[in-house]
Amino acid sequence: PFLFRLLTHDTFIGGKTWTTFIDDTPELFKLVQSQNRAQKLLAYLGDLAVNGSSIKGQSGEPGLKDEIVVPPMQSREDPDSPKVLDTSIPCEVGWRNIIVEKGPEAFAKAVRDYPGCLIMDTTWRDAHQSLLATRLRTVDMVNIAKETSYAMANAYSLECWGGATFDVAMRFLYEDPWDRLRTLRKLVPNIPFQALVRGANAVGYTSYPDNAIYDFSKKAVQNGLDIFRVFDSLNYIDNMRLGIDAAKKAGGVCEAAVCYSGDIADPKKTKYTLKYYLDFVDQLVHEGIHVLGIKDMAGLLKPEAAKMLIGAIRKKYPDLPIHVHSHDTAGISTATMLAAASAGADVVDVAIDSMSGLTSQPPMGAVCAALEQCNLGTGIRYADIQALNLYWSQVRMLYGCFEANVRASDSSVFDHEMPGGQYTNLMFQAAQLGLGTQWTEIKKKYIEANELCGNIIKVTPSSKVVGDFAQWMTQNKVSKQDVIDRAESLDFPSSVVEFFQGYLGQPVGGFPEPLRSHIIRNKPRIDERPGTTMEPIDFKRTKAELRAKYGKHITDTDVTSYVMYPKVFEEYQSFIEKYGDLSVVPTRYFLGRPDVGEEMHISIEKGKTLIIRLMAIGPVVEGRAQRDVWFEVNGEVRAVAVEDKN
Ligand code: 3PY
Ligand code: ZN
Repeated sequence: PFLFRLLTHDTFIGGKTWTTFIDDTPELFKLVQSQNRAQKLLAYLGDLAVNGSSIKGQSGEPGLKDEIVVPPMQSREDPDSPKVLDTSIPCEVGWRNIIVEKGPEAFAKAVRDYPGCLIMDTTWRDAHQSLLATRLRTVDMVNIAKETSYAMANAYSLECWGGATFDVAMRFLYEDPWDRLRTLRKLVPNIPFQALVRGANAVGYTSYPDNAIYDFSKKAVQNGLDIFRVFDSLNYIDNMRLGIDAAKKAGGVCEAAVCYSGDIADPKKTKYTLKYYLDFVDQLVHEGIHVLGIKDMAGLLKPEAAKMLIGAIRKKYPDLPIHVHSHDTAGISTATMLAAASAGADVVDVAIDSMSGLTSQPPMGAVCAALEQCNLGTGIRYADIQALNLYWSQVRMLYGCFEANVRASDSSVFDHEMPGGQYTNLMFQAAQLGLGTQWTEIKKKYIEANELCGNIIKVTPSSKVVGDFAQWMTQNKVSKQDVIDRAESLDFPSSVVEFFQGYLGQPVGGFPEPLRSHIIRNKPRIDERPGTTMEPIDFKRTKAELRAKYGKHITDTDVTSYVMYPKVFEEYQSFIEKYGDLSVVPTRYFLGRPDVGEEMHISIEKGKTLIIRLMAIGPVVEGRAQRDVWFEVNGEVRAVAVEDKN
């Protein structure tokens, strides 16, 4: 029918050139685009039908085949006779209004003045990073976004961006992280959006030139971000200064974080003491930060230590908003959050119940209910938590194919100090390398590797160094003493060598010698902030090069993505060229192998839903590893040729 309409179109019959034809007949051009998109989608679905999902980290089929039910929210007006709330348009009341209308300082003051304790909901970032290998897709946030704008209207923030999500969105989910931010922003105009930003490493694993950090921060605010939680993986103040300055210059709320390691209540742990943290906080405050974050990335902060730490900071800085983050790996973080709130914290981090616990954050329902009873109410309604949780319990099932095999609390984290996100990741990688049975051994080696590095702060990217070191020691059966004895001749992982060279920055107390010299040998040694010696990015030139390679659709945020992850961005572009933008395809179809006869309703653009039925998978074409896959699309039969990778 398309060809028929094309051939019978007046302009076409009139014999105009093809280029003017496109300009003059946008309706037909749109149709071509739309048919192209449909064909690309079929290519993806055909590949799924023949080969199964090729999304890295997926094991088995998604755990839910049905459409996810979005539960109704209760109307606010009359709690005694509950009516269904109209969520067709998003809520407009929330803490973001203060940022937009009065700026970051006024926001910080209002947070500090709040009589209860506020929450940050980590469900859209850290919770799935810690439990589901960061694989949560935009569409599954979009589908609950407007409801969330009401349920979480009194939240300090929604953490929805940064950390590993930027990388994973492009690398494994073939999504544009900036699109995620923009899309969610439209659906949630009222709640501050927060991102985790690795200071001079932005959302990467390495150091970048300074202008890359300023560019990244500016674009983040322009595309909808409000709050930057800036940290440095070594608590290196010079790196922090850069991240703080970039967040502030971008116009964002700057929440500078202290990464928590060790145990200040344990007199045997002498490196990271209360004094150490207070001195570091002094330095951050000196930089003019808006909010202080306590980032307990591994879940080491016990309630008594939280009381000591937050109590001391509160006493010294009565006006400084304090925001506490932890992980529940050992099972202690609910108690810690309650202790932190009583000691004067203004905000605590929680995740919706079905995405909480274990290596994720403590459960929202429990923490909010407990805070309510100590007159530190969060302003989040119990009924709303239940409604959202019903949605997320289905999502958790759907993403079961990314679930790590963590079933219970693990207090050995107090020894190995692995961050929550890394714990599940390393466990998974260990299994992939055939080291799954040696998980305990890896944890032991992780302790040794950390000691060899000089007992460093461990959080992305420094935790990756320790993790790589530990895996290498396990695989090569190298002991801590072996490393010390044979450091001059061993072939270390590149991340370890680069850490010792100083590419991440300077660790607390400096590098251990002579080990550093033995490991880096005659390679360059950097003893200042790495960014100071890096060539600035030429954004104009980079954009022109990308446009020459991929076409005019390359935007400024694409350039930033490329600067952060050049190779990942290029692979992402190739995927899009082949299959189109699949971010709107429901997850059960994106990850699940379709059954013959299965009917899928997929809306590829506004107002255009395709009804696709898998009709048949043909036999292998003679002489070639290829099959034809037959679909019915809105009643029309179409076929795609698919490589059979089996
Ligand atoms: C990240 O950097 O991604 C983290 O979550 C660190 O805790
Ligand atoms: Zn975390």
